[in-house]
Amino acid sequence: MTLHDSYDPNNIFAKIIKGEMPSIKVYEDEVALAFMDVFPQSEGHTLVIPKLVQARNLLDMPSDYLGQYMLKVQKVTRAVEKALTPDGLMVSQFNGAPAGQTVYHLHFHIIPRWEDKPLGR
Ligand code: DGP
Repeated sequence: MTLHDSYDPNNIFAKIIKGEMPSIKVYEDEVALAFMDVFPQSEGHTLVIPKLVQARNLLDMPSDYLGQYMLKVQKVTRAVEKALTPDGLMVSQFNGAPAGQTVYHLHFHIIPRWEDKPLGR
């Protein structure tokens, strides 16, 4: 799939929203859902996805929805920080296969980091 293909309503994260795929949910409201990444790069690696719109990535996201979604990304990041007390947190998001995107429903990675622990799966 390329950056310019249209949204696939059967992508994995759409199925997770619909309850058709299992996930370990850590936060959910009408705007966003947060769940644990199945291939964690560190302890507590969490994904936050929007529920109100079908956007493949940040480039597709209608600006009307972006603010409320980003507030949820911040809220979950703060919760992960409070729960795990890492030394730092990476918050990342990829647009298109060449950039590393593999699932085409917008998501932000929240990746806790510790000074003495390298990233790894
Ligand atoms: P990205 O490369 O930014 O598109 O990241 C997609 C992430 O989604 C990747 O870290 C692995 C994760 N992932 C893929 N399939 C599943 C799944 O079925 N369940 C969960 N929880 N995470 C998944």
